[in-house]
Amino acid sequence: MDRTFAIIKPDAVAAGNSGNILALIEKSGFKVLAARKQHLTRPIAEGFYAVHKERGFFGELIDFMTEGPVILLALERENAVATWREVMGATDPAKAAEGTVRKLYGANIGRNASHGSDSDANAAIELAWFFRGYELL
Ligand code: 3AN
Repeated sequence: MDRTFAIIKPDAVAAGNSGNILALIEKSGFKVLAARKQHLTRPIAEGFYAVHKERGFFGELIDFMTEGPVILLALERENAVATWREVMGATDPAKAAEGTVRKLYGANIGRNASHGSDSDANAAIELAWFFRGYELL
């Protein structure tokens, strides 16, 4: 079975959409291995998004990801990384397919309701950033 890492971002948590997003996740065949609500500090968010450090939107991204609590998720199913990215939809909600998380709950490319790992290697790195081994049994 494969794993991926997901975040329900501050916009979606604040708007009360976490339950709907979790329902969509379970309906899509994922098992929620671990879940934790956490208000990210700047160092934690900056470390998580370190690959985007040089991008123009980095400051905006960190401001957004630390503005309120998020829900951190470890998800499991066959082909987990690609399936979760499909359920989330395109990064820009305006370009996301009907019925996807970002189409339903995202406002724009910055405030887009959810995160998902983009490869198995990054899923392992991101899961390890937020969860301990024993939490993923
Ligand atoms: P994805 O999360 O779909 O893999 P990436 O890796 O291109 O997308 O971007 C990482 C995060 O940075 C996205 N979740 C998005 O919220 C944010 N982001 C990407 N592009 C922009 C942008 N032009 N302006 C603001 N935020 C952005």
